[in-house]
Amino acid sequence: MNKRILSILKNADTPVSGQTIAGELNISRTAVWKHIKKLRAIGYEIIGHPKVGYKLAYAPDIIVCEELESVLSPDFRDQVVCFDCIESTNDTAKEMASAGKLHPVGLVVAEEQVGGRGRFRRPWVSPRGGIWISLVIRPHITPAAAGKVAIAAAVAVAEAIIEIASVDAKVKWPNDILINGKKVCGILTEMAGEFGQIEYLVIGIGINANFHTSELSGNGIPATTLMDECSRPINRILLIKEIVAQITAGLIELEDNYSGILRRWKELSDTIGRHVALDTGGRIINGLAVDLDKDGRLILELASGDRKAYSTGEVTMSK
Ligand code: BT5
Repeated sequence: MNKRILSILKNADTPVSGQTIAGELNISRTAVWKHIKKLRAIGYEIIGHPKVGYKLAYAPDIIVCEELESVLSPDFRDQVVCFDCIESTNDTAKEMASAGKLHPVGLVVAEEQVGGRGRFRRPWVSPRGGIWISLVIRPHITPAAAGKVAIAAAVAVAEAIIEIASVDAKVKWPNDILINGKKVCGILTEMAGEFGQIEYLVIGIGINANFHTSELSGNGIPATTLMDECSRPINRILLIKEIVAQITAGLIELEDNYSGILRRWKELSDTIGRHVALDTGGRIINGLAVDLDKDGRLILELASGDRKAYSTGEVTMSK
């Protein structure tokens, strides 16, 4: 209902009376007033009162769940859940998906995370203004093929960021998105399943969107935000819509054109062709990153001339 009232106010040049809104939505004027009160409480500046009419003076940068759901494909109807503040969207998505919810797909969104996670349970700083989302999908693939989904997701998110924010985003192995060498996004793909069959995959995406890099710098993180790169806030709903659309398209493309996805990953790559130091959990391997294999492993050419594939680790550019 809040979304429908907002849509009436957003489309009106002049104040709209409580009676008109009540008539259009087939609710009482008291109900309209209560919804206006709720919208004001979450930051919408609505001037006026029932008799002279209401006018939207300021819309805060808030992800309204119904608004987001309305721009996604019909599969997402009633499958988008938004939180103001939670521990981790990936944890909530896994709990819900394990309980049979978020079916056939679903999206968990938070304005803020206080227990956001990266790989190896590293903390992911997630202040307000960011995009902290977890997409639940149930593809008919084996666990071994999950790596391909992660590759397709990285390509999809990078292309969505390029499209919506008009920035030169690059992919860093395995799953970071960088702008000018600084991390703007991290992706954490987790799966559940048994007997060689995936039950569901959770693709957790964290994008530093509408806040300043200074909110992260206290953590000593060499990162950037879309707002700092573009010198303006971006439309988060539009970006989430584009990400979900691109990932959905990527999942279909995976089946018959995986080589096309791999090629795009390489074109977007900030890693291939560079000398890197790969930290595999204590052991540092230096080499030239020459390729990505079909399972998403990074191929390094070592000083000996040998080529080796690595499936996990932390890459830093050495030259
Ligand atoms: C990642 O891990 O890059 C995956 C991050 C995934 C976060 C999303 S948010 C929605 C969903 N819910 C979750 O709980 N997680 C997912 P990794 O490659 O391990 O990188 C983690 C490292 O990035 C940390 O050790 C920090 O050094 C750095 N870092 C933490 N917060 C950051 C931020 N906001 N921006 C850039 N770097 C950050």
